Amino acid sequence: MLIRRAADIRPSEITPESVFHGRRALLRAAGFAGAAALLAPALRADEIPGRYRRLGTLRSSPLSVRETPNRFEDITTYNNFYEFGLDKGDPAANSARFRPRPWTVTVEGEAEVVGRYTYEDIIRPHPLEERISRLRCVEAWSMVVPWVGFPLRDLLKRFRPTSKARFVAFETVVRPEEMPGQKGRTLDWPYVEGLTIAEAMHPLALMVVGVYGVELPAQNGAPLRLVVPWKYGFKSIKSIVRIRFMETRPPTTWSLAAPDEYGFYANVNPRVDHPRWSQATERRIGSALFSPKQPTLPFNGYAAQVAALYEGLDLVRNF
Ligand SMILES: Nc1nc2c(c(=O)[nH]1)N[C@H]1C(S)=C(S)[C@@H](COP(=O)(O)O)O[C@H]1N2
Ligand SMILES: [Mo]
Repeated sequence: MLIRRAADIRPSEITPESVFHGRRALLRAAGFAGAAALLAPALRADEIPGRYRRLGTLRSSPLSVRETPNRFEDITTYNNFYEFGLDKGDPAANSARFRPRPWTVTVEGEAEVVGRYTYEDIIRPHPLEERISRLRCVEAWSMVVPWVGFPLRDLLKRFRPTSKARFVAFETVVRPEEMPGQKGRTLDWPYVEGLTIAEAMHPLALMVVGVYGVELPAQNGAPLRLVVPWKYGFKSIKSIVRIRFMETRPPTTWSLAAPDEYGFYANVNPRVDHPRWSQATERRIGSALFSPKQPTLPFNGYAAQVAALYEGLDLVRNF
């Protein structure tokens, strides 16, 4: 890992003063309890290379967790994005050819308003918020990420889903010329995911366009990805080009690839082990080499907010 001294950091890489003062005001408003979590990204903003475009003023989300976010470097170099390769470093290393603009999203299915929208059409009406969430991969590692986005429900409501819309399906772009992993058959492309309509309308489900106050790097799912923080990371589908409202449960990539290992719900659950490893604990990326694993929490720590979605559902069978 490359650690640079202060003298090596170019002025363009340092947080503009206005952003810093904006945060100070937010901190005063939030009170002392939230201060550590809110302050952390600003303190680390000097790590963000100047080539990433800043997303302007952001609201601070009341749904943020009070944990110290991982470093920008961890979040952007330790990735799962099989369209760019299988190793954690592949998405950062192999995505230089990927072009997130122009970008269109097709909205279809059980909704009154359907059509093809540009990225700008999709995000224009939505105020952006910074929301610090836990991310728990099914592989038993985790991070804390300061995402930038807006509630998925606010986007979906614009299309006025009909009463037949019981599920929402999402699809990732297919561009083998820009995504070298798609030249192989590691997974069936496009990568597809889905949620029940109640899950999709939950305020914790976030449409994400940035991280650490800048536009999403390719490796994190530029220009538009989902974040569903109470579920294993594979539900948080990247680089979305299609949204479909459906009456029936949509197929999902990992449950198609290995139905005994990955279910449709994929709620984080320390009591249901993966057939090949325990889900009781997790390794926090960036923690000291020999630090103990930490316990995994039901619904990744979001049980108070989301457990009601699953009342009466057997979470062992519906894993
Ligand atoms: N299209 C697509 N989306 C994807 C994946 C993928 O391989 N392809 N990997 C998933 C997995 S397993 C995880 S853990 C998260 C990782 O997100 P991050 O790299 O931004 O941390 O993205 C998810 N979304
Ligand atoms: Mo994952």
